[in-house]
Amino acid sequence: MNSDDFMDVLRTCCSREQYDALYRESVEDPQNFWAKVAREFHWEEPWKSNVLAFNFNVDNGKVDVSWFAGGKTNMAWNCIERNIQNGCGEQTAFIWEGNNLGEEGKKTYLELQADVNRLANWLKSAGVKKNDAVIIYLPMIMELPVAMLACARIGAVHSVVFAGFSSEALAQRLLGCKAKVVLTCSAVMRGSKHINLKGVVDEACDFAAAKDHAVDHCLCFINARLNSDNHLTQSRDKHWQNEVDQLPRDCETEWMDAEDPLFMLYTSGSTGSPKGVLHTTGGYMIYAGATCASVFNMRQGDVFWCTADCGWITGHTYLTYGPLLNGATSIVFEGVPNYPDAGRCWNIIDKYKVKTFYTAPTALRALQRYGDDFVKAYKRSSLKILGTVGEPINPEAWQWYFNVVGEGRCPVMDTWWQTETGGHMITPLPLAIEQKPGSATLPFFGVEPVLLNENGVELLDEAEGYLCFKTPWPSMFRTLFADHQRYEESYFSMFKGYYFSGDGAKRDADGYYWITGRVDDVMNVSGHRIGTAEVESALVTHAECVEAAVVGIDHPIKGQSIYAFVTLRESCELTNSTRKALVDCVRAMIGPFAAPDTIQRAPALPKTRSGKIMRRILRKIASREEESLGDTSTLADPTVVDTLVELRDK
Ligand code: 6R9
Repeated sequence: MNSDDFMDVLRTCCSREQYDALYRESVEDPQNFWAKVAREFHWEEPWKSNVLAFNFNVDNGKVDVSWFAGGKTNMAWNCIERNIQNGCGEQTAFIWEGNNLGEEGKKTYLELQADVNRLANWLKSAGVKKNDAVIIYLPMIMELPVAMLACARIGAVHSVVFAGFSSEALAQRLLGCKAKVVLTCSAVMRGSKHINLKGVVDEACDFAAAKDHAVDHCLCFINARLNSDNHLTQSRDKHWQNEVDQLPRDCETEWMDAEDPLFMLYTSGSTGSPKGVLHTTGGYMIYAGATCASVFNMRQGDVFWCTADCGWITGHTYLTYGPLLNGATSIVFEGVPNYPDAGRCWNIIDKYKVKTFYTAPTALRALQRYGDDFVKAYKRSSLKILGTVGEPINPEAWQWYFNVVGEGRCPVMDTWWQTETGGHMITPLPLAIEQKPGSATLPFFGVEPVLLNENGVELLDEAEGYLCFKTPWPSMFRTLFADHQRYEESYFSMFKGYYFSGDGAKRDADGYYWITGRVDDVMNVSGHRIGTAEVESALVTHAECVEAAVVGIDHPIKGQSIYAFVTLRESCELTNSTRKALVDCVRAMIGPFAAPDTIQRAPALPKTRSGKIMRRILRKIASREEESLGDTSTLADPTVVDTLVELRDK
């Protein structure tokens, strides 16, 4: 196959036969396949002869993955200059749609280049060098992707923190990577809520200072749309517009090794504090570009709308990097889907002639509730492809998306992937793979999923098991920031020689995958990944709470809802005000999105004789399914169960 237009081959893969042939090629000769993809991008220096080197087996030494080692490239260059050289300088790179109707903005690739370079020059003047970490705590304004690209331009490692995280959570991330520079914004409106972001950053910097880490510079974008107080009170504070706008619009590109880090992003695990997932440059770049081209049939000039916040991986790969790598126009939406009313998304789709709309099932379920009239009030005639991500999509939501939103003419890409995988892993292709509502269908090129039983044996044909992968793909994470041991323990130790995703899945007779959800103690609330351990540690910061156990239970809109069992100190009562105080602890330690919906008193928790909390039992109690508790004989004290059932509604 001619490699000159290999991205186009992926983009236009239009039959099952073609998918099968390309897939076979990709797994039989991954080095050659991915080299053909990589040649579609700009490399300042070619990689050495070996495209891939890896070890997945902890028994054979360090787990290690490297793609295109020795090759030199730059993400920002490939996202910006490559398009300008292709004649797209005047084309729109980003469209910004504000929270309120009528607030909008646009940036061409040339304007983006100037803004990215100015900010990159500011970062350099603030002392940021290649491989230094920069914290980005920004709302959905264009400065957010600009900030990511400015870091990429100079080889700084960005760590975007979702602007819904609390000051404690931000401080934890700041301390984790010892960032000297924070990029933020004064305040923002989300729906009808005013959020004082700078206040959160100030608190986080104070926390960090108390732990002997000083932030040298806090660059604050002043949101002129809001009358706000004076946010620049500390000596570290700098006024974004005043500082950056006057800087030169040229900045030298730092050529990075393919395996140099590009960014880190914290995500929740089943135990302990959040994990700093680290992605590198070359493999992540080509995979973001290739999946966007193929899964979204993305072409130069396409208008693409991914509703995810850049604070999550979806916003990294499919709002910022992937669309720009394909010369597309990407929408940055500051608001929420139901403000000012439930027609907002369809309004935006008509306004900008969106070709591809990519969102989360939880948003669809919420919008479905408002009725079809909000959808039908808009034409949506520009739509060609729909996508979902973040959690399993239930068949009812899928049908509504396909039939009502897409009027039966737009295929639905149910994309399964993770922060750790960097890009789509199991996904349909719009022209080649027949849909089944609720199934993420088949693996992307080069991806080799396997289902294992609890003994680590590969299950063949129709089966259900632990979803693992036996070979690396280019955009997989290379380590957990500053904790390679935890990387090996969390992902490569349960099944030797495999990457374990933490999800369970079924494979049907046609080889299609159906994700059944997390099999570990990670919850998925409105598409947000939240660790039970994190919520529990937040709850026990309350002076009256001695122990807490948290489970996720089914919720019709959010997917899962957080249910907490708390053991209070002797003589303390679980009053409504204690409940509120407990919820406030979670809001303060993590953020409002992790607040439990239910808090129940638990004089004792169901534990094994070795003291391990049996969450399986708590999940049944919380879901009112105590008839199907299963085996409780391993409990140290089986009477605990009856007490908890009795106290459930009190
Ligand atoms: C991209 C993203 C990852 C977890 C993952 C799984 C769930 C994501 C899904 C899906 C079923 C899909 N998940 N996409 N489950 N079908 N299409 O969401 O990353 O925030 O790291 O979450 O989300 O459980 O393990 P992340």
